[in-house]
Amino acid sequence: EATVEWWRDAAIYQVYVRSFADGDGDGTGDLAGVRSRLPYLVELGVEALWFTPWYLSPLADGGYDVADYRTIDPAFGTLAEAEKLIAEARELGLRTIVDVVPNHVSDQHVWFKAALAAGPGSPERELFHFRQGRGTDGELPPNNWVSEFGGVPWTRLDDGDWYLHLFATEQPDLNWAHPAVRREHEDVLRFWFDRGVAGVRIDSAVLPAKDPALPDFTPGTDPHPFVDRDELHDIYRSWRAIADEYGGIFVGEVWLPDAERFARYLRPDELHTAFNLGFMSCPWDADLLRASVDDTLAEHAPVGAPATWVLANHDVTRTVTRYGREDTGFDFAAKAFGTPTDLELGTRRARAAALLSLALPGAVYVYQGEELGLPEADIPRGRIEDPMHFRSGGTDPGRDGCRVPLPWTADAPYAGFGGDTEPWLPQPESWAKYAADLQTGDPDSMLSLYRQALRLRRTEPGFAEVRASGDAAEAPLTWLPSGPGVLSFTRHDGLICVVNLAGPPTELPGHTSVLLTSGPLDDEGRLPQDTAAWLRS
Ligand code: TEU
Repeated sequence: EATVEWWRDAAIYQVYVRSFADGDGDGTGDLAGVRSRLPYLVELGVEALWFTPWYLSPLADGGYDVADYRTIDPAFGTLAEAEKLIAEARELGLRTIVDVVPNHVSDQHVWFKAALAAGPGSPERELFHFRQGRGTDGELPPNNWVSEFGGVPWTRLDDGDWYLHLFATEQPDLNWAHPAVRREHEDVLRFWFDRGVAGVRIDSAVLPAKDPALPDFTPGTDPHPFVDRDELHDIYRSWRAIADEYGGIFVGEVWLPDAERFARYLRPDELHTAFNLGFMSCPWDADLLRASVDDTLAEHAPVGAPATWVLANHDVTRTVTRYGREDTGFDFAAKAFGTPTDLELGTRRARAAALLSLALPGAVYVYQGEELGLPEADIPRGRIEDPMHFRSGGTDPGRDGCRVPLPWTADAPYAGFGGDTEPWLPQPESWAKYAADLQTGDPDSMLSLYRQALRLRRTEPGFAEVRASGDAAEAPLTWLPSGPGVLSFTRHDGLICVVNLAGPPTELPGHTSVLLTSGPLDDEGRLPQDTAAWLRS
């Protein structure tokens, strides 16, 4: 097992710690909660866990505002507990991936506090991007950039200096031209690799480097003043050298529409993998999904990196809600309050999409709660915590609707999230019916579907062949002829996946046995619309 490059085809489960399971009953998920649910994750059949940031943080952006990388937030536990969790998980066959956020730190990070105290022109401020404003009194922001969360990405201090934050005010951007910034992050990587983690997710991986002049952005200019700059590749090469010492891997959050620029991050001496976020904005349409698969495989092939498949994460609308909307998912980021959705339809499609994503060659990510078929929750305005909501002037509900604490036990307070304290985000009334304990006993539940699919992924020869060879040069998938609105492909002749997105009930290929379907076949054994099947040939 040790020689297999596990990350090339792993199923990786994303744990949003704050909302996964509450071990101490205070309404916030924690490491004790995760440890108590490791058997569930083993039973689910995933091979690795990616933990969203669990470090000391004021949680102004759900932990993506890190105050100290070497301390676990006390709301979640202790460093000793994290070490125990990493070791216990590994014993059970689950590797750990931690999240690092190079673009920015929390405004409560010791570096930023020192920079504030030291004042304008100080060396402490050189670790960040402090500038004078424009206008007669410096009352205008230093440039015309726009925050990733909307609005002006600059905040002015009482001493007159402005500081740059591409995200929330509480997330000052680091100056990656400064050697201390590079050194510190390399130390942080070692710190976590030394604690036995198998991989690192890199947050906002295309943003950390900036044009030192911080010029105005003019659309169409290349290089862009803060996206996808060449300096990044040098940084990630040095990170790769560190990871290689440990046999660790990276998965980059590389948000880039251009396939060629995307693939540059996956060169053999850079990141092992990057999130392919294409499915999250792809409508439920056979031609578009097929094009998305083909484009993804084509952009990965030349660099020999495995593709990744992601239906959902902590930043986008839940799959069953997205697929139940008229626009079937185009607008995953621009959310609106009360967008109508047909959950029954969305659930059928999400089940089929799960089989599709789990059948494709490469690594696959499952965001917590997707395996329960959770819908996006409507969070009452007064309870929303996501800074995106506030920065939109309250028009955008933000991302909390996909971050609601999980239901574990139908017949327990707060659907068994952990204790008698109300969870940090309110759970919808419907939550208990999605509880893991109910779904465990129901062979037709979403959870049962995921468990079966993940088991087959590990045991079926159609998948196993790839696991053994790990050969990137071999044709990863072959499309089979199919009617309009239907996708059909085979991998290594062993496994066939058919997805009927929009066609009439379709005959399954002959001389095959059905391994798993996402929903019932019709009376004539045909695959109905919004249904997928796995077959062995
Ligand atoms: O997200 C990066 C990012 O580009 C976001 O702006 C994303 O486009 C948006 O959330 C889509 O709705 C990462 C993390 O995944 C996110 O949770 C953090 O808020 C962000 O970085 C800042 O660290």
